[in-house]
Amino acid sequence: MRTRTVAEPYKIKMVEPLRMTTREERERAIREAGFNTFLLRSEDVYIDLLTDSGTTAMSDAQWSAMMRGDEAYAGARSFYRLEAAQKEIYGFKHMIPTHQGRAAEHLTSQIRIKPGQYVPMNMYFTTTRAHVERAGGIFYDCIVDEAKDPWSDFPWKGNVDVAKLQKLVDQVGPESIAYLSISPCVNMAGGQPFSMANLREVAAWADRYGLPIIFDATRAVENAYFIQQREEGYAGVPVARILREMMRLGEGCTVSSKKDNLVNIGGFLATNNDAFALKAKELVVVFEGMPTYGGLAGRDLEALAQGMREMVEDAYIASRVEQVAYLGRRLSEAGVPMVRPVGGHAVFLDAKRFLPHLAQDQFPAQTLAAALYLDSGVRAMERGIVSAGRNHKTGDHHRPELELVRLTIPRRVYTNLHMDVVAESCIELFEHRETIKGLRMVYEPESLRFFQARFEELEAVAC
Ligand code: PLI
Repeated sequence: MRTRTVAEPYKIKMVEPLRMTTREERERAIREAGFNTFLLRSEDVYIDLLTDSGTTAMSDAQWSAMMRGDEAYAGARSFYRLEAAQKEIYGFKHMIPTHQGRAAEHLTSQIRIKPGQYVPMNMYFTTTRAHVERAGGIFYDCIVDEAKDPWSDFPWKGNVDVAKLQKLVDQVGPESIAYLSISPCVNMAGGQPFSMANLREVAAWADRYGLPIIFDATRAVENAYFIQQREEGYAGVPVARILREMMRLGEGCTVSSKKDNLVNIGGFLATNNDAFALKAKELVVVFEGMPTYGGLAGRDLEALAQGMREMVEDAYIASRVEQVAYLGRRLSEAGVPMVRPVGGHAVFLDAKRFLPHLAQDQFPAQTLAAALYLDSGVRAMERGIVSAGRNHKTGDHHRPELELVRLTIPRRVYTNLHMDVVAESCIELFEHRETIKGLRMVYEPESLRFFQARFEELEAVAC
């Protein structure tokens, strides 16, 4: 039987015009931005693939739910509706909203880490690691080795390597570990999922040592979709059920609601641990606001509750992940080097192989992101040596194995014709790759430097 096209399970009700720019305009813009795509003005961007964070198109149901927002300072009806949605969808006993994900990470790190304790993670994420380190914790990488090899087709590159966990426990003892921070669809590995089998194995191992799992469940639904598609025994199982099964294996989670949850702002901390929830409610008041709004307006809580329900609709999540796969197929058919298999939220170009003539200290991924913008007005993001930051002790760069450019697809925003424009630009750049020159960093903030660092062209420096 012929396969039939499956279109997006929604139609477009409102549009936002895009501005196309000339090459001269883009040259001026990227220079002014210090060759950092984070510093571009969005009006100078044609197709914005900087991030899938907070860039979602909300549904008519979400917009109308916002009208019901209860803006009471305390005990708002909107909070209780959101709490009910969280319990139904993620299944945790307590929920504390925050203004975005990193605020939930802040609370978790401050409460759960004693200085000098380790926090194993299946690869670091920038804000998560920053909060762990600010609390005196030590990040420990326990992702499988396949995750560091862009060419490996291993379908579960987000898996935890239990042998690495065991090695840490053997060396430092379980009391030196605060908790396991496990991330579905690992962002820095290319949006790569873990399998349910691996998660069960990790949970059983953690149980033996009394170590809790606190998920960074930011992209858990995308991971659940991969489990449905790839893992034996899950074909046809609704993603909503798979998500609940995953979450049952943890003690709690932090979430940036700006991704899976289909809203433009928000986050939360959820847990079954009464003492942790109590402490988090004490601390959230200091940093975010009352525990029933956590830095959000009542209308934001309403949009989030509705977004949570929409994110687990099977037709939606299939269309979302398959659009990312479509862009990946177009690039891979043209031989453009990228992380394989394609992840859940983005296609990651392999800048080391795209620009093999540049050393890592010449910032190949930063260079490629700037070149892509110059070519077509497409904005992408560096995920390599700049994002990895510096070792606080030695002052040297962390040098991650992966030097990537992330083409991140916002949810329900662009069509596949936009994906074609992106693919054509990447393919053309690849054909002329040897003409692309490296960069040198001329300004660097102390933490999370990738957001605001500035660069100059190497050639411009030489002359
Ligand atoms: O941007 P926040 O503070 O809502 O969330 C921080 C955050 C936590 N975990 C993970 C896995 C993330 O991807 C994340 C934020 N990611 C951004 C902004 C991104 O562009 O990927």
